[in-house]
Amino acid sequence: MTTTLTIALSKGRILKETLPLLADADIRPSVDITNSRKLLFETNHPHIQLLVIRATDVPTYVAHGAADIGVAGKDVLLEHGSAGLYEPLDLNICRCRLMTCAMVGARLGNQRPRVATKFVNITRRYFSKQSRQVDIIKLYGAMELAPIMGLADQIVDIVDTGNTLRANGMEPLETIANISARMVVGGTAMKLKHARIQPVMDSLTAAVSQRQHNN
Ligand code: PRT
Ligand code: MG
Repeated sequence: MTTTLTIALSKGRILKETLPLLADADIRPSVDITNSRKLLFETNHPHIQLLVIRATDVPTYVAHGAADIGVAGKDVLLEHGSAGLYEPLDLNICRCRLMTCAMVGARLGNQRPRVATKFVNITRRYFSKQSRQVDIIKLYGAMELAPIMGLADQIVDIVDTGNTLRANGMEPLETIANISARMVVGGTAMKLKHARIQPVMDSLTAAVSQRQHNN
């Protein structure tokens, strides 16, 4: 079998926490990814290569079949939508929560609140499910600045320790979703490359449960 398998990862947390998991599953890049400017990497398996792209681009590459497998945060997957994607495995890494947040003690009155976020689809769905009217303001980063500068009344953002919120005089309010990184597989890849994908899925599943067992 000569079919190449391409696994898409993103720089930052996902890469840092996924590489040890892949190593447990006996998949290792040939060079040190974190200190490289390359975007495509060979591994110890001649038929497996790693692609390093922006986190929000991972579902797009996998859904279109430009990569076969991907690792992405559930936040990114919820925001992107699941068309063309299977989500066979919770990797149980990069855990955090997607929350609504506001300035400490802010009086959230009855008027239509302005909510700043980069997760506009998730935010729209969350509030409309509850029949709550909000104005959503799309930002690309530093959401916690929006209430301070009077741009928004609330934000929807990822919270882990809560330190970022506290440092900016804010507090978490409601949990929208518990988040962790997931393995995704493209619909076409799942059909056409199943024989290649199954062993990777099996060894990653084993690596994840071994870790849960050790904790
Ligand atoms: O940098 P780029 O825009 O390309 O992507 P990214 O910043 O989304 O990537 P990265 O690597 O930072 O995060 C990838 C994934 O990690 C996210 O999609 C989440 O699923 C997950 N994750 C887990 C987190 C965090 N924990 C996290 N703490 N992503 C972001 N944060 C940020 C958050 O945005 C906030 O600013 O950390 C801050 C909150 O942390 P605390 O500990 O201060 O509460
Ligand atoms: Mg980042």
